[in-house]
Amino acid sequence: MKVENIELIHIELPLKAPFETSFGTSVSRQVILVKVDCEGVTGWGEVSALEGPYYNSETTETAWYVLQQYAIPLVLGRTVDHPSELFALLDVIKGHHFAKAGLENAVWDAYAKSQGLPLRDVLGGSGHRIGVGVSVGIQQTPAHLVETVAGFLEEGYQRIKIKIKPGRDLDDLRAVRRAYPEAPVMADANNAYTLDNIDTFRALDELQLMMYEQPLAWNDIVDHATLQAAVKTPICLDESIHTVDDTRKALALDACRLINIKVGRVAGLTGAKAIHDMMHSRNLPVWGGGMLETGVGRAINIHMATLPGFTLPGDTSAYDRYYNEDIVDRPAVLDAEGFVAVPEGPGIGVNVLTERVERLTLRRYSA
Ligand code: OSB
Ligand code: MG
Repeated sequence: MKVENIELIHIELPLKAPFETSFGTSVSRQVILVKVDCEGVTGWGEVSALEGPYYNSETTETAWYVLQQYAIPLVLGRTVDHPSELFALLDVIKGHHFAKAGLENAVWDAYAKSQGLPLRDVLGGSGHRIGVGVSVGIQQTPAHLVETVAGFLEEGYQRIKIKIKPGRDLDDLRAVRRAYPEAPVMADANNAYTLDNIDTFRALDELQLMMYEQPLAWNDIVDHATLQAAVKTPICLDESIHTVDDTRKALALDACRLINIKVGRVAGLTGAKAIHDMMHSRNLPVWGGGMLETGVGRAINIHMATLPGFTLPGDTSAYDRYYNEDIVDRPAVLDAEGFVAVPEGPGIGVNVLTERVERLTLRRYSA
């Protein structure tokens, strides 16, 4: 399969409501759509780096630059037998995983379409729907939080993830536990704490949360092992797992018992699958994270979550949790039992609404 044309489309969509984490608040979402043409089939990917370098070091702008200057020239005009070859081709570029993922995943979509198969099938997944939870940003007060959680539970979400930061942790989570003693609830700190805060996590242990996501530094594995040894609740790593090798090291140190897999953070579906395979071979669960993706990235996340090790509900919520209107024809919706359907049909299974994308476009690049 020859990669004949590559197009980048930088778009911006308003979020329905501001999304606050320990590192800041988003009011709209900018992503780069990557469109590849390969011998008569078109594949789509999405670069889901945040606008600013606050989740990790990448931004929309760094991804645009690295794709244009370095990644696209390595891939354009190449013939590949399988999309996983892009992982090796792009490996000479250090880091910039979100940028690479947009390009690699577009080729995965094109490849699946060339085979006439859903992306799920070429990845090795199965099933027609995936269980989903929701990630709830920091709210004005614990009372507002309980109200927000109530709404999502009512809608049917299978698991509630609550963003925390120092000063907005125990009271918030205690309020949720008081209202919902049995609900599947977890906390995501987005690296806002240090080992000086071990007592906070010991106190949180009493609330029987499913897991603590990335409590400590974005680039740490060692301190997480110290924290894991000091608390009962399992630790789930997000920010600090970039590769299968990071996974091996984290497991060797017992720094985590679960991993939130985000295709962007791990450079694309090849990296995601490798991390999944390692965790699954050790009977450790993974689940599908998100970066507030639009319908393209969301569809990719949904197909990935059909792999057998994705045993817990992920953050791949329905589109209407984020946006008033999505950019694809069959956006993800929540069914009555808290599942989202895997879009059937070749590739990612959704079609990009080009007129809508046009309206949201900030800039384009073609190579
Ligand atoms: O830490 O998982 C995170 C959103 C942006 C950046 C980081 C994170 C998140 C989320 C939301 O938690 C996930 C989603 O609903 O897409
Ligand atoms: Mg997280």
